[in-house]
Amino acid sequence: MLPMFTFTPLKMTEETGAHGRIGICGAASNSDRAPQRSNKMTVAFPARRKRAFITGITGQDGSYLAELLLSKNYEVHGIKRRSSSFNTERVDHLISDWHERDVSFFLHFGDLSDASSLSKLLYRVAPDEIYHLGAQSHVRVSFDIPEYTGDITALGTTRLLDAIRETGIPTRFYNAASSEMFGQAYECPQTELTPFRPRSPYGCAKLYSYWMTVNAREGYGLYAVNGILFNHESPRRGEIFVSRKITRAVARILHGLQEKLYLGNLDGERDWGYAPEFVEGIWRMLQQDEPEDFLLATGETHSVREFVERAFSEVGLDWRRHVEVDPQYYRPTEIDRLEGDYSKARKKLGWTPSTRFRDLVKIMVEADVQLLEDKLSGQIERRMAMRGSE
Ligand code: NAP
Ligand code: F7E
Repeated sequence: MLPMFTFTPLKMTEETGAHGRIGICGAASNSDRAPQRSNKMTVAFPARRKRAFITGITGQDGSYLAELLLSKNYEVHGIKRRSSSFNTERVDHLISDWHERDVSFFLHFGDLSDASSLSKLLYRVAPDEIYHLGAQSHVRVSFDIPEYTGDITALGTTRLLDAIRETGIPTRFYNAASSEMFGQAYECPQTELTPFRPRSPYGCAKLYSYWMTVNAREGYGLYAVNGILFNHESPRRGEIFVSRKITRAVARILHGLQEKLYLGNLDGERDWGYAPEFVEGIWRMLQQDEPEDFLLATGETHSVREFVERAFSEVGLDWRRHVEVDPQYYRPTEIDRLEGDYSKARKKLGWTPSTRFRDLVKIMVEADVQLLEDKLSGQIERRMAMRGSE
């Protein structure tokens, strides 16, 4: 089925950041614009595919969510930040040549610090659903750059919500809130009703973002929801989060490329789930008749030390010989324990995580060992070279 209005992809030049099959930028011309609409209006569009807009599409969750939505026949649009080097590794496999027909995946340059670009993009794309996942998402880093974290992680949400109101597009909005908002939690396990007590600039920024989303729902009648997600990991996890830092090190130590792994606090306990299952929960939140906030977790908590033990033993290594504590990775304020109660999501969304802690560690270790072996055998370079010649 043809989309309601078509996109004219930007010409592939070095200026657009495109290389080979990468860097699809669907910039609509004026005549392609969606009509101005109010949030309350029911619009008589001809039946068409659903259109989604994802911030943070180049991140762990954004890439899995894009895959999920494409599998459900959505047209998927996302923003990527302008960068001097390529930064679309997690979604490269979704990008097709813009000369092809029926392209369903579009990347646009945009930044959460830039309100006018967000507004223009929303107006042009007119998405049915917006998944706001973009953020400065690293807790330790947020202590070093608190103002920037506030600008992107907190005010970025305000800019998007404002853009929705300004453009008047009828849309549903998902905000990526976080268990970090519970901080040194008042109760265990935490539910949607547990009071917040953040312990980091990141947690504070997410709390602001959370309340802006609630206020947009209550004040302006927007379909806007928060997903309060606990830690979720995968082979696509950023390399400086502890799970991936550990599994990458295990692979390198196994192959003799590294001897030691330096970590911070090993006693922190987290409720660790598997990212592909969490993005399914995110999608379900926007399919409800009424907008409501939901918490996603596994209900199972383990310490960083247990993660380390399991990861090393997966390949027959003794972690005590390789892991050392370096206080530079400590945080000024740490969260001792997080454990989520996802009963509401189970009852109302029918969502239940199935990958347990042990399986998660195994999946990640195996993926990192495979990735390193592919690199060592030259397969990855060969694949990249092939792509460059297309
Ligand atoms: P991630 O891998 O760190 O991805 C963050 C994304 O945000 C990346 O695509 C990044 O782009 C983008 N971004 C950063 N600054 C931006 C800016 N100024 N303008 C536009 N985009 C920007 O995070 P994730 O693990 O997928 O998490 C997704 C969301 O859920 C985040 O908001 C995170 O805070 C939240 N969350 C995550 C977890 C978890 O355990 N994973 C739990 C609760 C909540 P680049 O690729 O260019 O850096
Ligand atoms: O730390 C400890 C660290 O950075 C987990 C983000 O996705 O989940 C994530 O935030 C634990 C903490 O994740 C190192 O002190 C020890 O106790 O992997 P992390 P996080 O801080 O829980 C929440 C829900 C989000 O919303 C965030 O966006 O591990 N730890 N040693 C270490 N952590 C790191 N990064 N590096 C270490 O060397």
